[in-house]
Amino acid sequence: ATGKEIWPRGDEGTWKKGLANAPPTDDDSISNSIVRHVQTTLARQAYNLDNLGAYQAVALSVRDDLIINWNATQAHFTRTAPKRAYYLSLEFLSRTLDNALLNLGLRDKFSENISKLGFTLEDILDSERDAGLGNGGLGRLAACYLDSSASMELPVCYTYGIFQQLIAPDGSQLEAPDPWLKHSNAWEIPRFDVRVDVRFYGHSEHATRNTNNLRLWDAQPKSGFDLISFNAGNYEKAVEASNTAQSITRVLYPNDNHDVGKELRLKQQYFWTAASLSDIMRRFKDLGKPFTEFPQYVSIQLNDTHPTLAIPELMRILVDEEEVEWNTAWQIVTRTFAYTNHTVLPEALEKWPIPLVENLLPRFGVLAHDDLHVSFLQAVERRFPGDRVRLARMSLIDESHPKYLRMANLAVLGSFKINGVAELHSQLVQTTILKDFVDFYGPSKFTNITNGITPRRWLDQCNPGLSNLITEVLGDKSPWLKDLKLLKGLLDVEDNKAFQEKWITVKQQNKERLAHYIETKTGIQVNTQSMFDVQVKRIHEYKRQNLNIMGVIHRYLTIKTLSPAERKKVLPRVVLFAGKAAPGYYQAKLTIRLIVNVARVINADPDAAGILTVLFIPDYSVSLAELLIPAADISQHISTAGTEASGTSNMKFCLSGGLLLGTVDGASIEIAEEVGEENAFLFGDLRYQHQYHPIPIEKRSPALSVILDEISGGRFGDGSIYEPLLNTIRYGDYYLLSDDFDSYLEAQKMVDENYLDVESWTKKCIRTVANMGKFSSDRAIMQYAEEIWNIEPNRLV
Ligand code: B1H
Repeated sequence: ATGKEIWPRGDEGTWKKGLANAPPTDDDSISNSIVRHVQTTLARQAYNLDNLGAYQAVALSVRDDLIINWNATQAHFTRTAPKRAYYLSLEFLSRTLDNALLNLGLRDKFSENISKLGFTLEDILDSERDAGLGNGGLGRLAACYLDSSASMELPVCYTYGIFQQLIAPDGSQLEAPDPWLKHSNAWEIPRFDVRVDVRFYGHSEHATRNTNNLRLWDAQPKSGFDLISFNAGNYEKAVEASNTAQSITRVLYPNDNHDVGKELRLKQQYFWTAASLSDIMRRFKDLGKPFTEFPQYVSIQLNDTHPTLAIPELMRILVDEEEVEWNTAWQIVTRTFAYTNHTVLPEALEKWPIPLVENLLPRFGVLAHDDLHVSFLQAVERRFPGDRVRLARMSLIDESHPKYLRMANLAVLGSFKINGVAELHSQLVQTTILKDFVDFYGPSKFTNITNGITPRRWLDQCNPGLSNLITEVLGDKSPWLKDLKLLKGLLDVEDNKAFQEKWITVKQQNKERLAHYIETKTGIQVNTQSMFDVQVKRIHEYKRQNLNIMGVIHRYLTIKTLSPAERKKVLPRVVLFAGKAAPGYYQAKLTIRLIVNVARVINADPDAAGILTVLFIPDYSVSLAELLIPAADISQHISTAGTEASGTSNMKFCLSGGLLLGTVDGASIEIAEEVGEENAFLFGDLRYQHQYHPIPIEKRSPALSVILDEISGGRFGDGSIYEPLLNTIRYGDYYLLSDDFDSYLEAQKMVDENYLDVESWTKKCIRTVANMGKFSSDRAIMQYAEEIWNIEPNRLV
């Protein structure tokens, strides 16, 4: 680069003067910019501006800053033409404004100027709706990785995100739509100038070559309004095409860790991957390089199998449109993709009925069913002659009726690297679901990259008290937020009494903040002198919220046996639950109902008043997480060992100084290793064998059996409602609650005892935070960059 800009047209001086109009970063320019957006962009009057209007104006001002940086970054990338990595994900969970302000280093300045205009930053931040475009950890992980790679393009767009959760009077979950885009969204920049054709149905031999490009990933029909039908008075038909197309991006499928196999979902998967690939292809072609060099400029990471259709889609583009020879094209594809597996649960492994695929995407039917499939099976046959059983397991096609396309097998076939998301999980991937592929390709194609979380959001932003205290200790020049291992410096002061006092005060303030929220939302007052015990995550049988609520009932029944004098000595606890159940997941919905009704009975019982409070907080979201996590003393991650791939909230709690109570599962194992076994409460065995239990429950765990009978007997309302749930534990017990119940109670007892010694507990918390450096998403994303994508930081100076 010569450093000399090339001006496309007109007078250079005039352009430069305009561009020199600096983004709002100082006092006057910030308030001026906000006021200008109120008046011109939003066309609002200053005298009747509400919080929402003020939020929009502030967001637009902040966006001005972001766009200028973003343009400069893009220009820099265009000039230097580095290799790029693309993270293809069908999910994304975040809120933007606060994060943007912090990352730009403008939070305090904006806060002052907002006050001058008569608003508060807190109210304005509250006006932003969550972009709930994901189910849980997998969607939030994408947002943490985006933060860590400091970019700002939203790859996907849903009109309705994850549903809003309401709790009915009888304790059941109700779902309401989440129109997250109800108000125009300042963080999205519609690009009507770029369009991509995404074609469905049709048939496979007729391949049109013309592809125009669209880049706003919102689905529109090719010809929107049917004027002939309209003129004939058939108004429904006139908008039918438009409605069908738009329905593609309308709603997020709310199933976490569960495959449902609906046609609309397949359409969504193809729509987003095809749109994204087309964009990637356009950018690559601008470089003017031959296709054989594609993998030197592009890596594409598949966030689980959801965007796996990108593999046959790239084949289609190369072979059908660019006339690259088949084998060369396959070489290119298999050097471009890498696949992250996020679950080994059999019910979550995606497979699509072949007839559905062949109907919707005829070309892929041919690709997957004939070409790729056949040559792969031949290769396996050469390697393991005559091993028909192995062949059947590894095949892209599940030969049942109807036949199914196995997406994980396709993803493995088309990728050069496959990773799991925590050590144990990656081991399980290689020894169970993908074992045959490890035998076939060798172990070097498989690896682990343990998940991470961004400390900017999950400490600095959501726990400013702790963040400030850490900065006070490490020095305000310390770059600890960008180099999280520096937290180790806290170990130097762990014995310092004054520091310990401040630490306790921060936690106390976070509890008060949460208690205030709970009181305004539910009317219930919680004793903030209690231990706060939190389990927040999707409601799922494998995550065992049932184990937690059974433990709560045990605690309650024990309190009931105490004398009033003894009760005074009980360490008070507040047990908090939150999380959504998939709308069609009957057992998970029953769990919510049980928790709500157990809470009702306990909270109304004077014998438990002030010493045990149980709450189910509705409508869990990223914003609620930001409030709950910093207030926790202990958090629960109690999945059946071997089922939770990683977990990321376990990292978030520990980074806020809440201790971990968990099973030997996912990333919790690595957290305990880092922070020290004595600072975490792990229980149970590591064994991944769901087995049928012929031994009656009374023998397996008498304590648990008593509790099941109490529920059946009507202690928490009509017991018959819960029979289906109780019976899964009594008979079969697939998730091994009865195996773990006694050791769970033991671990809880340890927690109680340890908490009584305030100083030693506080030190555990300090040591935990000090040793959480490994779990920064900066570390994780650098591992992806170095070990998979082969890209380097390309800093804009
Ligand atoms: C995770 C999912 C998931 N694993 C299917 N799998 C989905 C599967 O809409 N679907 O069809 C949606 C989500 N989500 C989670 O990923 C794991 O359970 C966590 O343990 C892990 O921490 C997280 C991020 O890796």
